[in-house]
Amino acid sequence: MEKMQDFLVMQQLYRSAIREITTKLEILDDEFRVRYAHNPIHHIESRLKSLPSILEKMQRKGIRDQDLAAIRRELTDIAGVRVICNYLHDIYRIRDLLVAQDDMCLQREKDYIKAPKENGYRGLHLILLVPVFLSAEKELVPVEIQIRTIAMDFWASLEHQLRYKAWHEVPQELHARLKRCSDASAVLDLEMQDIFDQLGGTDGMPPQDQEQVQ
Ligand code: 0O2
Repeated sequence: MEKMQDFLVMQQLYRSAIREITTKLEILDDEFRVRYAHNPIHHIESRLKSLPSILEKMQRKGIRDQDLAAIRRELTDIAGVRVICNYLHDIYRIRDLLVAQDDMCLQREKDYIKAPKENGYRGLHLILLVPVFLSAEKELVPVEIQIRTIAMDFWASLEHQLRYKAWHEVPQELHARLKRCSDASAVLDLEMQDIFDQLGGTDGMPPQDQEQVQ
């Protein structure tokens, strides 16, 4: 019972961190809508990793010690936020603005857009340490933020379904076709970005640090 109570307290902490990040993202999106008539964010999803998923991941990582301290030390994706952006450059714009906030600490970054996974997976992953103010103390809580375009999300969602829901092992030939779909979606992202830019979509917006996205 005591362990269960500790787990519920931990969940409350990670849930609060998700709310902090989600609010920050909504504020940025709202500001862009009012100032520049552009919403960089299409929508936001979030999830708290379930206990079975946590235990499965600890086992997969070969960590025997499975108490709460070990879980908090080893897993950085207990709190997950997925940000689906409209255009490619919005991803880096949101990233830069979030990371620049003085209460945010970037712990890790993996850019699967500049260097997609071998199977074609694309997206920008950040681990941010988010301060959560509780009654007795301030806790820094890691949140995994995955930032994708609609096209990247479309591909990742279907690929995930095919991989996990497939009745059979996905044959090599279909892996190659999935990779080609990812390449095609990358071309679409560049094309849509260019059309948006040609129509003056980004006029007046603050510049981003990583404008050189290819
Ligand atoms: P869920 O339920 O989606 O959260 P780490 O967390 O750092 O120990 P890893 O593998 O280094 O493990 O993390 P990484 O590469 O940053 O990505 C983990 C998450 O990214 C996955 O979460 C997926 O959500 C997504 N992802 C990564 N690669 C792929 C892929 O090839 N296809 C799809 N569809 N999604 C991917 P989980 O752990 O799968 O669980």
